[in-house]
Parts: sequence; structure tokens; C-alpha cells
Amino acid sequence: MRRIVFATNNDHKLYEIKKALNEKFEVVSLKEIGFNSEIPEDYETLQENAHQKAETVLDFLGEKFKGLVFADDTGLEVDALDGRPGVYSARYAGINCSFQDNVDKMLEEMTGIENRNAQFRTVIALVNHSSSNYFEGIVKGEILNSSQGNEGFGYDPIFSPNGFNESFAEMSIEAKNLISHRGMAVQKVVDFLIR
Ligand code: ITT
Repeated sequence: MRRIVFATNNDHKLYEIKKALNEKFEVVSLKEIGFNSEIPEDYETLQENAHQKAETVLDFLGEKFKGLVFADDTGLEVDALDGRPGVYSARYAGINCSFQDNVDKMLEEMTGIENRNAQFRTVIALVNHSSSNYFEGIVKGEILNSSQGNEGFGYDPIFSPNGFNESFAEMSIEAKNLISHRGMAVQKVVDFLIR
């Protein structure tokens, strides 16, 4: 089976992607290749950050590595907040904050705001030593008034995708993957590689 290295330090993402690519590709984690450093994300766009993460790991693997590396950068873009926190979603409540800190801050900032429309956007960078390709996935939905559910990670307990009465944190990984930003972007990667 074809192997792809996934450049993430987020175990939840790793798990989702492993499920999504199950049987099509073998997803290799950073732990498995012996990469133990923080991956930088210094840019102001999802695409540039995704590219930087994937390239950092490709450089680590060196010229002899002939395979593919991919990385995803994801942001929650809230209409009433002019698209914030967007590319800064991981550190919305401050550097080294927890998922819960971010959820609490979002609920507080959205208190009393009627327009709850938001979207998750993922950009995946897929790189090797001769090319880079990008794949975007978007899911639209709304920010709930309080947390619901215990599955998933990040902002999942307060995001409900359009057409569903549950939050992402009330869905199984398989159900989330079918409609999510990451699931959509991964499907485009699969179509590209299997074309
Ligand atoms: P890597 O960069 O190591 O992949 P990360 O957690 O820093 O992991 P991102 O910068 O892409 O990943 O994501 C920013 C934040 O957005 C992340 O910390 C979560 O809080 C949130 N997030 C990303 N994907 C999400 C999802 O599917 N559901 C809920 N929240 C998500």
C-alpha cells in the first residue's frame, strides 16, 4: 500500500485522517519517522502554513526520501467576527491555550450575537521533492450557544454543520469525515492521487 507521511502534532487530526484514508493509503505519523520537534506555522494564510509544515518534514526526511508528505492547516472563520480566529484558531485564547480555553472564549465573544454563521476551512499541502499541490475543504455551519457532545476536538462541541441538529462533537469520526472540511479536502487528495 502507498505510504504518505502526515506532518501533524495533533493526534486527533491523525486519527481522523487515518480513518479517512483507511485501505487506500498507509498514513505514517511523525512519531514513526522519528520527528520530535515543533512544526513552525509562521504565516498568515492556511496555504502557506500547510506548505511550511509539509516542507519542514520533507527537509527532515532528506533527498533520499522519494515519497509524499502532507500537512493540513485549518481555521474556524466566524462571519460576525470578520473571519476570526481563522489562521489563528489554535491560539485564539492565547499561546499554549487549551481547546477548552478557545471554546470558552468563543462562547463569550459570541454572547448576544444573532448571526452565528461560521465555516471551518482546511487547506492540505501535498509535497514531494519536485512538486507541491493544495486541496481545500470547507464546511459551513453555525456556532452553538453552548457546548454539546464529547467526541472530536477543538471547536467541535460548539460547531453544528448546516443541515444537522448535532454538533461535530456529537458525531462519530466516520460521520464527521463524510461532511467535514478535512474530509472534503482529503477526498480531493485521494481523487488527485488515484486519477
Ligand atoms: P498541527 O499544526 O500540528 O497539524 P494544530 O492543532 O496546530 O495541529 P491547526 O493549526 O491546523 O492544527 O488547527 C488550528 C486549530 O483549529 C486547532 O488547534 C483546533 O483548535 C481547531 N481545529 C482544527 N481542526 C478542527 C476540527 O476538525 N474540529 C474542531 N476544531 C478544529
